[in-house]
Order: sequence, then C-alpha cells, then structure tokens
Amino acid sequence: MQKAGHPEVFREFLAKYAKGRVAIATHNRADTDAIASAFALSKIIPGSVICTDEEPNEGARMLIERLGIKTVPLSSLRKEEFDGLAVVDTSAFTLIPNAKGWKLILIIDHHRSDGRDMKGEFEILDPDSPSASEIIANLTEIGPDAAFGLSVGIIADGARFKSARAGTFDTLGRLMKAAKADYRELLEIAEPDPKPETKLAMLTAMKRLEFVYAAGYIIATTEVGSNESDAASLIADAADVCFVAKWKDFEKETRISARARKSVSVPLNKVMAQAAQMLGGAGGGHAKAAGAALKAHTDESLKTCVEEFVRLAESGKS
Ligand SMILES: [Mn+2]
Repeated sequence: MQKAGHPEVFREFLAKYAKGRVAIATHNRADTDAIASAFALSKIIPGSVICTDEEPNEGARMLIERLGIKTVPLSSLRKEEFDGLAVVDTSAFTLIPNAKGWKLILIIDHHRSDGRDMKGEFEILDPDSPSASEIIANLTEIGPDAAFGLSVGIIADGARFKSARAGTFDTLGRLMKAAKADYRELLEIAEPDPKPETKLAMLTAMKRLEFVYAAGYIIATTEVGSNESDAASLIADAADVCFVAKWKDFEKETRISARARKSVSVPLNKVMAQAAQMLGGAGGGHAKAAGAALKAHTDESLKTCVEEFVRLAESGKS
C-alpha cells in the first residue's frame, strides 16, 4: 500500500510549485513507467515541460505517440527559466547526468536506495512499490489520459506482476476504469512486439551463452551489442540468473544487465553494487532486475558478477 504521508508531501509540493515553471525529467532512455509518471505529473502542473534524454524505448515511444506527449531534451532547457527540476523513476545522477546543477524540487522514485545520490526538496520514495506509476496514481486524482499512461507503466514495470502487491491490482483496476482502456490495448504498449533487430540481438545473446551451476543456481552469462536488458530477461526465464554484458567503447566501460527468477534469494542490486565496488563504476537497481556500469572489460565484468553472486548465495546459506 501507499506509504502514509506521501499524499501530504505531494500536497505540500503542489502548494509551493503547482503554479510554477517546473521541468519534469525522466531517467535517460525513458521507459513507459518513467514517461507515464512524468506525463501524469505534467497534467497537474500546467507550467511544466517533460524532459527526457536519449531515445525512449519502444513502449515509451508508443505511449508518447498515443497520448500526444511532448518532450524536450533536458540539455536544451535554461535552468534560470525554471523554478526547479522534478525527477521521476530514478534518484541517481548516473541515469540522468544532465540533472546536475539543477535545483531538485521533487523526486518520485521506487528504486532501492543504493546508488541514490540525488536529494530533493520534496521526496516521495517507496522502494516497495513495483513502479513509479503506482506511487503517482495514489497521490492525487488522475484524469483519463494520465490513467491510461500509468496503467501501461504499472503493467510494464512490474514484470507481469511478479512484484505486485494487492494495492497494485486495486490501483490498476481504478486506472483502467478511468482510462476506459482494455487490458489488451494496454499490454500492446507495455510489452511491444520486438523489432527484427531486437530479435536478432536476443538470438545472438543466446548463441554466445555460457552457464554454470553453482550455489544451487544456474547462472548464465552472455555478451551483446544492444538490447542487453531484453536478453537478460529472456535468458533468466530459462536459467535462474542471467548477466548480460555490453561494451561501451566511448565510456570504456561494460554495461551489465542482470535478471533473476523470483525464487532467487540473492538480491541482484547488491551483486551489482559489489561488482562496481571491486571494478570501479556504479551499480544498483532492484532485487530481481539490476544493472551496473563497470570499469573493466566484458569478460572480467561478467566473471566478477558471477563470483559475487555465488559468494553472496553461499554466505546467505551458512
Ligand atoms: Mn520504474
């Protein structure tokens, strides 16, 4: 359920900024949860603009089109013309570097606190919430368009309700009624059909797959040139845990996407944070879905992820 106090914090925020000039930013490469959250917030603050850096993902792009959402790059705005920046669906500068230097007036996030380095004047943080959309849906009245977006955000971010609470279904039911949307329509945007290049990336990931059986888990690793999180989700469904690496030449770092089945007891965000501590970089996320940017090559990064996972799995047993 919604943590007590959040609607009050939100009311206080609105009392101060609802009539202000507010920039609302999503994390880079926005997903539907982030876009829907920003859009719902923008409906409440008439003088706001939605900013998002880097290309949104496919679902987010569909949602932007469906609801006619206008976005601008955060880097294109002049800070002086705004009262401040509201950030949704993240609280880490790594995921939105251009937020540096802004006055952060509001943070709404459902990610765990590791990796959180943003501090907002008003903060609505609930790591138990499966999505940022669910948090926002319970803050205030939601109109039909925002309800449509938030419904998609809830369906998309919750990995088909793997981390849902009773309140998630209540909230989704209420939003779907407000949006007059049926589930199939929402699901088409929440889980869009993959493009051919995505399918190729996933099959390539499977072709390069390696796996070990350790600490009672089947741990898979592979390397891709793109779509690392899609590949990680798909492979974790067949194994128990999957770490997918992608080398980023410009940054000279390895991006890791990690996914686990719900029965896996080792929190992946902890594995990611440990790997980052050992190799340099940053890591975090959720227990079953996490990521890292590691200052090492792909082979060494994957090896470290597996070792840290096994170490945590074994220390949890004793
Ligand atoms: Mn989210």
